Amino acid sequence: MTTLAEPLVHTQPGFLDAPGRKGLLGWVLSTDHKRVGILYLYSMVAFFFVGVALGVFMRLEQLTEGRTLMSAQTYNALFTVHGVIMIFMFVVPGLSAVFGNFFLPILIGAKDVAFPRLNLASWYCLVIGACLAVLSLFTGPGAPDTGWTFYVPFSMKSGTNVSLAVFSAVVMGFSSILTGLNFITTVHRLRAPGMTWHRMPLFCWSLYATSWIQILATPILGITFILVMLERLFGIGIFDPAKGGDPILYQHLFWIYSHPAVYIMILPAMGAISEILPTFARRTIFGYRAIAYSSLSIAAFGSLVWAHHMFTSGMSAFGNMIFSLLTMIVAIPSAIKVFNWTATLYKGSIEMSPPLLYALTFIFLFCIGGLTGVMQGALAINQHVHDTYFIVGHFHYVMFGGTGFAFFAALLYWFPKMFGRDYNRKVAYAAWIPLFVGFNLLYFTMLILGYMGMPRRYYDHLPQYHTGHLVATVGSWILVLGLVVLFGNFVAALLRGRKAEDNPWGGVTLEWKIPSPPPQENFETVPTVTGPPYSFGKEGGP
Ligand code: HEM
Ligand SMILES: [Cu+2]
Repeated sequence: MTTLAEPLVHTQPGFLDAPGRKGLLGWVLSTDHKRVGILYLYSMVAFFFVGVALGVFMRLEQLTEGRTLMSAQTYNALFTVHGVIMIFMFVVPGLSAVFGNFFLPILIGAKDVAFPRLNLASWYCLVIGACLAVLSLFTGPGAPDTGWTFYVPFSMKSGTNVSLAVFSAVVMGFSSILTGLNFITTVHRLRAPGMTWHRMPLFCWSLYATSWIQILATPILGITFILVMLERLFGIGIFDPAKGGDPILYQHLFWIYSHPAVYIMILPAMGAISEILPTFARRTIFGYRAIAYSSLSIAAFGSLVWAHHMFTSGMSAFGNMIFSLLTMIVAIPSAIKVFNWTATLYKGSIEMSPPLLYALTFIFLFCIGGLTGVMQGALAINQHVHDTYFIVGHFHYVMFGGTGFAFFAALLYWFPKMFGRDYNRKVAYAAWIPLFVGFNLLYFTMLILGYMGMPRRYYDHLPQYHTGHLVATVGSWILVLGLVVLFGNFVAALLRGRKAEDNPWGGVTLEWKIPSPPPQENFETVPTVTGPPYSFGKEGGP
């Protein structure tokens, strides 16, 4: 366990009752990392539910053949906005913005992040960017219809409000860059005495690896989107073959960010899972260093595989082969994590709890996502499934089944600590059933539909796909039911939940040694760390 030289003293009230500005201003002007984390939580959950609603509307359109509710153009706008919201406003900030902000300083024994004001500024970037994205729907020539990938040449020619939409993504990108900068400095400079690199909880390692991708890759996307704007406004010609430009260049620039971005989404999720499993298996994590370094190697090798999104774009056969090989290689560090998690559970004394159930579900769904990804890495299969519902199924397994479920697991794990309130555990179990059933009905069916040839981003379907679409749409209703129960439970807990204990799960890392909710500055005395993070009882630890 994170052992300390001296026990901690607590006299101060929790940060929610700390003196200072009250009311809304006490939140939107606060530089306390915990409040910033909660600001992110509220805004991202709100965006998430808007995105879910758009997803459900798309599924309704596919309920019958031909036009059901909307025109093809409206459908195009829906999948574009759904994608933009879910990617840039939910999974990219993801666990890092919410739980990273709240827990990174606590886990390493610090009072706050290195640059608290910059931290608040990051939240403003996200929210201002989100407002611009919303504005792009109702102003100018109409809602953008290019898909969240904004591929040229269509995004150059589309008569819709593409310029404002890409600009909104640039603004949100700053949120990501500033958070990354802050976390890297925090990990380097603010670790408590005795908190060596190899005593850091694995969540911190994953945030550290993620931060490097955030600061190195995000500017590329920003520049690419600005080029699209310049192309639309001034016709500079960089992507336009008529002027000597190259549309394929856009795809390279886009995926040089957007493939590493999938690791921005998934690494903190994997980090949270690595916190949850030892707590409920009551034993140290298996392969601490392997998990820590696999995060770094995912960040490094993940930057070399971007063109696996472009196998059908006319690259040379040799180029295709290299990117296919690299893609297979980058699956290895992810597999290392999954094997280590399984080995952690093996011979553990497992205590079932809502966070563990959702964490195990993460592993299961993420494996389906990851393995369908390896399938697509194989050149022959890729030709067949490119731009079909197979892709849509695959990335929902990774982003929703992976990051989304890890987000739920992390919220179930840390909620009592963050708010000092308990949610109803039975309801959390009950919500899992519709979530799991609905999720697989919706997205596994998409995998099958895609394999049968159903193309993505179509508002209509041929008769042979009808049964599949029907099943998927019904699945989306069951899934939403689960989401409503899950989050309704949290809302009920906030309003009238019982007071939570300081350490409801018997966790051993630093956040469980301070009160729930934590006091304003986390630690009244500076903790001095003397041991590794996860040793339970007599075990040696990493
Ligand atoms: C109840 C929840 C959800 C439903 C019903 C849903 C449904 C859909 C549907 C029907 C499509 C479009 C398929 C097509 O015509 O090509 C889609 C696309 C997409 N979804 Fe979801 N989805 C949900 C949640 C999520 C989540 C949680 C994420 C990410 C974390 C996500 C990310 C995306 C992305 C990135 C696209 C691609 C948009 C594009 O093609 O530009 N979705 N979703
Ligand atoms: Cu990729």
